[in-house]
Amino acid sequence: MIEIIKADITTLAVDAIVNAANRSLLGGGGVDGAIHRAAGPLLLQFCKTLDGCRTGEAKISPGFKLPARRVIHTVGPVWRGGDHYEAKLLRASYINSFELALENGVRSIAFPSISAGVYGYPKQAAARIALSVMRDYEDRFERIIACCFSAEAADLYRQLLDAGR
Ligand code: AR6
Repeated sequence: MIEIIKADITTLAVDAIVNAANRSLLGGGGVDGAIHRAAGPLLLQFCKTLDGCRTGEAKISPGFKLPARRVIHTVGPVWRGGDHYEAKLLRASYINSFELALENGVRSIAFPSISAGVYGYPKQAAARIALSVMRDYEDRFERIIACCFSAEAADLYRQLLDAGR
């Protein structure tokens, strides 16, 4: 089932939360900064061993002090106008996160809106891609949560989800 909620993703007690990271995997601002702050310094220590992550790919770590058991770190594309494979790469971020989740026995997973913050991906287009991949994986998970940080984002996701059903 796909659930749309407005929440801080660091508070969710799920099998895995997804981090919208950068290629270094060594922390940053936005949701990445929030996840590292809430997980504690052992997360950074662990991420140093992961050797970074290419755009569109995903890596996994424990959740350390987070209520979530794992963190799946993925790197979405930086929006550069739309002609630089951004849609394909954003789709790949969701697909590779889901595949890594399945390999690790994850049954409940929460996503922020990857690339829709600092990386500048247009919010509606980003949400459409998120929901389209979520629908493809819906049957393989108990819970798929689209975790929105604002009421506006949650409304946008709800409208798109309803329109697509
Ligand atoms: N819980 C849920 N969603 C959040 C939270 C939170 N605690 N904080 C922010 N968001 P962004 P990106 C939303 O910028 O665009 C970092 O510096 C936010 O409102 O975090 O993929 C990384 O290190 C937005 O909708 O990620 C990279 O350098 C969404 O999460 C870069 O930013 C994603 O915004 C990645 O940029």
